[in-house]
Amino acid sequence: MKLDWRATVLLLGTVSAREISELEKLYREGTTPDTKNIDGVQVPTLSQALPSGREINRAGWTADCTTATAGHTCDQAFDANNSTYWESDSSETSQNITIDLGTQDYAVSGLTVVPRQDMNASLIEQHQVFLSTDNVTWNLVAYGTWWPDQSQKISAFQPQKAQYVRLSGPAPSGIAIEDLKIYEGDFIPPNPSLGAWGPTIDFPLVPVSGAVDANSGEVVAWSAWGYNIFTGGKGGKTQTATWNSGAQSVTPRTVSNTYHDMFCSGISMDEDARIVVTGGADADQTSIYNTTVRDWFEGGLMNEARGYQASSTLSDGRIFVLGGSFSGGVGGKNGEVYDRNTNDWSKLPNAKASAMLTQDQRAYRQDNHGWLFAWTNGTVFQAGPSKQMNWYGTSGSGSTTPAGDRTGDADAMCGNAVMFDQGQILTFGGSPNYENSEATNNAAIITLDTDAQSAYVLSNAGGGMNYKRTFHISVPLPDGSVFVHGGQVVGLPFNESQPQMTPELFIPDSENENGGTWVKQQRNSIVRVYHSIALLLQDGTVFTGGGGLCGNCSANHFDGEIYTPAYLLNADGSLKDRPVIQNVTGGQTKPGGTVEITTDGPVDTQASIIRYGSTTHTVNTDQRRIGVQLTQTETNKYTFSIPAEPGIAQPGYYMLFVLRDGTPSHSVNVKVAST
Ligand SMILES: *[C@@H]1O[C@H](CO)[C@@H](O)[C@H](O)[C@H]1NC(C)=O
Ligand SMILES: *[C@@H]1O[C@H](CO)[C@@H](O)[C@H](O)[C@H]1NC(C)=O
Ligand SMILES: *[C@@H]1O[C@H](CO)[C@@H](O)[C@H](O)[C@H]1NC(C)=O
Ligand SMILES: *[C@@H]1O[C@H](CO)[C@@H](O)[C@H](O)[C@H]1NC(C)=O
Ligand SMILES: *[C@@H]1O[C@H](CO)[C@@H](O)[C@H](O)[C@H]1NC(C)=O
Ligand SMILES: *[C@@H]1O[C@H](CO)[C@@H](O)[C@H](O)[C@H]1NC(C)=O
Ligand SMILES: *[C@@H]1O[C@H](CO)[C@@H](O)[C@H](O)[C@H]1NC(C)=O
Ligand SMILES: *[C@@H]1O[C@H](CO)[C@@H](O)[C@H](O)[C@H]1NC(C)=O
Ligand SMILES: *[C@@H]1O[C@H](CO)[C@@H](O)[C@H](O)[C@H]1NC(C)=O
Ligand SMILES: *[C@@H]1O[C@H](CO)[C@@H](O)[C@H](O)[C@H]1NC(C)=O
Ligand SMILES: [Cu+2]
Repeated sequence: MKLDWRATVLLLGTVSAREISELEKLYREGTTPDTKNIDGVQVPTLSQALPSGREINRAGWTADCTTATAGHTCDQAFDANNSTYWESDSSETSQNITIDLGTQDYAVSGLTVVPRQDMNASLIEQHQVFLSTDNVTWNLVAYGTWWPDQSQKISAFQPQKAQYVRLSGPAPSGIAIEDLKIYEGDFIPPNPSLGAWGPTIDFPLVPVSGAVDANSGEVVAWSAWGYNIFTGGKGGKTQTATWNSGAQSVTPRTVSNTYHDMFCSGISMDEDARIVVTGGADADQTSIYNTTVRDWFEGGLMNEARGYQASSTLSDGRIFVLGGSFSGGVGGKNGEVYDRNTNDWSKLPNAKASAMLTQDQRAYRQDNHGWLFAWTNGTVFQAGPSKQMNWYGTSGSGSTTPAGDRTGDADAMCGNAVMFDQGQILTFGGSPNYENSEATNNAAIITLDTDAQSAYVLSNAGGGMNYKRTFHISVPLPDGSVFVHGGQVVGLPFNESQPQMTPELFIPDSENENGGTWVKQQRNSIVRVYHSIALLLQDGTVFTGGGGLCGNCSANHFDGEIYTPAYLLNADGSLKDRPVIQNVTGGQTKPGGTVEITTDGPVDTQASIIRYGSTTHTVNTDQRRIGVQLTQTETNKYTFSIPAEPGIAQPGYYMLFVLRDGTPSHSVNVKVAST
């Protein structure tokens, strides 16, 4: 069944009670002070999130532009007169406007641009933003692609001292800017020992969901049927965009050939690096992104309609899905599995969703965003968000076995769980209810047994996070630590009050009675709360992005930002020399396989394979780090073994990182096939 929200509105007289509550919950989810009727649906109207800080007074600015047409001079872009604008001619393939703020006293945090409003041309889509203190050396702080309409565009970034601000973009038919503002934020002194933020990557949509393409390293991100909104859609399509870091490009694409609005879907990557996206707004649909040909294909329909379910790729290559009452009716969302060989789904009626319910005040939330980890003997361990944990069996008609409580914690809706080493799951944050509920700083380490269905919980891991967080984001890093960012103190979808701006690292330490420590990292200036995402990238940096998707509202973030962990930075902020993996043999293997590598010099004996991530709504069941021990065979040659148990070496693509004195290499791919 395809849910058609607009039809639901028009047919109010005849819809069932369940459908009315579906619609109601869409609006309850947002804080929508103002709404507007669009195509028969009320959607929020506000504005998007502005750069941090304050608008800089424009008096005294001067500017240079590459070209200007008669009567439309450069300074008309910021003359505070909406009937004038700067317009370039079309003589150059790219056009620049460079603004001299008059002094270096500003920590510039972003800019806004209003395109010319009286004609539908000369829009800026692809763009770059540079800052300079001396008009000679230019530092790229943001780039990407804006949605091609006449609404105000924003680039926000970590505040940096600058006197000159340059906006640059390809302009085959010219550029026209009616209004340009620049913002000044609170200066955050660089401190490379805590990592560094930037650049920003601007997207033509709110990246609410995303995955790293293991073949190209690109980030494939998507929002919903709309680039800034999920309500009011008729389904059947999704706005996507692909970021390529090498080409510094963001390429939009509307995907409609799979008839699938992929908002609030479940995501799992299979062993061929295909990104399998299930349910959501079109609640029984499956879409598959084939990373070899970089195209989307339609998968089989699920038996149950689902939204906000979680899924996990199993040791045998199938994909297990559980929960998801946000779409398609409440309750009974028992397990089912996708078989890639037949492109079909089959039910596991004894993998019971009723076992994993939280006590959320809203029934349709109770089975949302499960923390699923494929494990040994074909099982899936469900670590949360319910306090009660479970083992799910996936053979035959499935099975459900209680795994005890996550002691020291309560239900932790929208908390995070990361497997940071073999069978070691760190859980942290979340709140008893999905919304309007205070988060905790609780953390636990759950250790899974490799040859029995048992799980041991160490509560109060690291003494708890430094901050209370819900709607936060996280990735495992090559050195075994876990990077955590964003979230807020009270979970309020689309309301950015009390955001956490300082990330932290969990640094595991088996000698420590709390299993490790939490260490604050460099503060950020872009809010990442509800609907934000994080992904570990092939170069050991972290993509953080998104937040919002609430229409014309103040919580929309059409961007991502790169965080460079301290392990890549010298004391002066420059990039460290990193070890290089020159060659890999046996990089396509099965559990138990041996991989041989050649490096450019000696490396640490502890290395990591980290499974590629896919994420939405605080869930990333694909990423897992497995620490591996290198054995040196000759100078600069090492071997290591992939764990023999296919539930540990979950099939799929992994990034192999070696480290030298804790500094990771760029990764190379290791593919583990199911047996
Ligand atoms: C969004 O906000 C802008 C400025 O506040 C307004 O001009 C525009 O009409 C709004 N768009 C929608 C779809 O509400
Ligand atoms: C805005 O620009 C128009 C066109 O140049 C001009 O007629 C008008 O006086 C300006 N308004 C202000 C307030 O300067
Ligand atoms: C010009 O338009 C911008 C963006 O829509 C708005 O913020 C500003 O108030 C307008 N200025 C005037 C003088 O109307
Ligand atoms: C525009 O700015 C970019 C980046 O600073 C520079 O490389 C390019 O040469 C400039 N283009 C023109 C036409 O000045
Ligand atoms: C503006 O151009 C876009 C892209 O060509 C088109 O989709 C849209 O309908 C146009 N809008 C108006 C108001 O002409
Ligand atoms: C900045 O440099 C450009 C040449 O690259 C020059 O044309 C311009 O006048 C300089 N601006 C200032 C304020 O020095
Ligand atoms: C990707 O698509 C191509 C072309 O349809 C096909 O040959 C290939 O088998 C697909 N790969 C996977 C892993 O499905
Ligand atoms: C493995 O799973 C099967 C059924 O799925 C079960 O019969 C068997 O006891 C399990 N083995 C272990 C060691 O748990
Ligand atoms: C956000 O939540 C806070 C705390 O509940 C409230 O005071 C504020 O009015 C909310 N903001 C909006 C825009 O709803
Ligand atoms: C990498 O390993 C392959 C297979 O052993 C070998 O053929 C190739 O020469 C090696 N390349 C380098 C650069 O060492
Ligand atoms: Cu959502």
